[in-house]
Amino acid sequence: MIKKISHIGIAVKSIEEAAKFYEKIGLKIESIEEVPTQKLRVAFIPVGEAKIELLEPTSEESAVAKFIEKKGEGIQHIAFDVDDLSEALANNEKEGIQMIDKEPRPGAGGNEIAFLHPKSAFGVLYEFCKKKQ
Ligand code: CMX
Repeated sequence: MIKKISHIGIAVKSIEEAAKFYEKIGLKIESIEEVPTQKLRVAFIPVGEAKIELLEPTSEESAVAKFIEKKGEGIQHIAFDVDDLSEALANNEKEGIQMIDKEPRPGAGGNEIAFLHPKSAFGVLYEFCKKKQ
């Protein structure tokens, strides 16, 4: 059901500041977009089949702003690509996993996303992601 790691979300205070580091190690941003539903600016950096997703909060109420305040910049989530998001979520619920989203919600790139609670996943915030067709 899970196809591969889609991306790794990295919380940063500034995409432009973080981009300088990624350029030094030979990686380049391919796109930047606003995701108002998540109160974020997001930059994607391709790395082979997967991507690094830089997450810059645009509001203090953003989940990423709270993360940076508590833990500092760093890995905020890991995302899996799935073919059928509704089926994956139904399976997770059946397995008794604590879910932040029981229904898909819109994410960056027009994708549909849903999160599991880190308390239920050994301290990791996992995102399930269905790529836009
Ligand atoms: N990874 C691992 N653990 C995390 C975490 C993260 N990203 N964020 C919070 N936690 C832990 C906290 O450390 C805390 O643990 P303790 O109780 O042991 O201290 C626990 O989870 C609860 O944290 P909290 O601070 O009380 O709760 P928050 O209000 O910060 O909410 C979470 C945490 C995960 C529910 C919230 O961030 C959320 O709903 N996230 C989903 C949305 C999101 O992250 N969007 C950004 C990416 C969007 C995109 O990719 O498009």
